Amino acid sequence: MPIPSASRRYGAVLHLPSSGKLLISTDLHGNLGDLKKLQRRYEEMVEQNDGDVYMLLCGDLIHGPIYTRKNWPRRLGTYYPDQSVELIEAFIAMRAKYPGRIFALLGNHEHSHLGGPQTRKFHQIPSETEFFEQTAGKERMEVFRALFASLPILCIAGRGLAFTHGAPRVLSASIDDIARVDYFDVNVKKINEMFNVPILGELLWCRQAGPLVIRRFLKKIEVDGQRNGVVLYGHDPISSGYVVRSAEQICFSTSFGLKNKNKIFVEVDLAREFRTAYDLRPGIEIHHLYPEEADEESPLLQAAKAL
Ligand SMILES: [Mn+2]
Repeated sequence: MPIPSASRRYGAVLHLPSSGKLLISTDLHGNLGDLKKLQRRYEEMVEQNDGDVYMLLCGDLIHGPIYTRKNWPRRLGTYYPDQSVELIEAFIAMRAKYPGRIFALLGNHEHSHLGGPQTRKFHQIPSETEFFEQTAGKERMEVFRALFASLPILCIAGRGLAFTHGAPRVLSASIDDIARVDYFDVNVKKINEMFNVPILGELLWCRQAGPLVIRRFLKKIEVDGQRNGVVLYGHDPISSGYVVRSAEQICFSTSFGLKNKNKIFVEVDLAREFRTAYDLRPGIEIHHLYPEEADEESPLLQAAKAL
């Protein structure tokens, strides 16, 4: 008998238990090859842990660059073709295969399909949002929009971990406010006005948050008296893979904007306690997505070797 999922939902908040394993990634932006790499790791973990494994993508699954291999700008890291539509279909198939185990947070790019501001990073006219909707077509878009609207915006997991898409610069919202947030209730269309929108702007768009703001946020989102030690988030590409910005926050990048050799994912034992960002250890919790392409002196490889 497979071990049943012990995940719970409180509105827009996802809660994962203090048992089992969790594989975390972020910002795939239509990179289907990177999702497949994560899927293979997930399946290995399922084999090793009697199926008691969860997967969390921290938002921005969709919207990739449209450059050809020839015109690909170096700043975008390793070339890949945008396969956003195929990636969402692969995500839906994976959820069907592993019920109650596969999750994604809402990112600002998914939110653009629910009325949030649209980005024009790679497509001037139309926007990435319009381009994706044209590619998906009307019928598929109905399914995708319902999926995006169902995604949580915050995940609290195990003993001390929280996950968001952007840096959680949450100034006054409580966990109940976050649980009840209405994704469609956004009248702001300009990105620079979004930063001051409570919850949606704070969790989907912010790139920076001070230690005191994050500490207060972690305190407010405690569930069942479990202390939260560290929040992990993406949104802002970190070319080296990840950065510990302060004792309570890690910004990391699995895919978008990086060279393969710098891409990272995180894998945790949900029964283990995480009191600070430094409890996430290079080579044990923090891993290369492409270890075969990583520099030999990489601290992640060195640490894994020293075990
Ligand atoms: Mn983002």
